[in-house]
Amino acid sequence: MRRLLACVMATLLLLAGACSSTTASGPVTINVTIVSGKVSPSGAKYDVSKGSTVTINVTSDSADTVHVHGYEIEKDVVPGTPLVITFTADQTGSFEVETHVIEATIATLNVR
Ligand SMILES: [Cu+2]
Repeated sequence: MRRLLACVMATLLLLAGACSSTTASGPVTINVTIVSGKVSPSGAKYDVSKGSTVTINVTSDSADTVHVHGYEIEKDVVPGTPLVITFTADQTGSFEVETHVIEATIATLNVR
């Protein structure tokens, strides 16, 4: 019985791990940090269901600009002040989220 439980737990953990970078449906939250010129995540891919709410939380130690391509959302990041960008993914396609000062691609949103 204990072994079965351990096996089920391991399977659940595996599934959670496999799904951590993409979301099949529902809201998507991306937590972004910019520290010493390094952006995290970097080049992450997210599957987003059309109509879902996307929230991008950004904290940075330097001034920057975050740009969501396609949706044409561009916001200034003030060092030490968390920035929250929220929008509804109502257009399908592939959209990059970038920082413009460091010029890094944070993530690509695949909306379908
Ligand atoms: Cu851009």
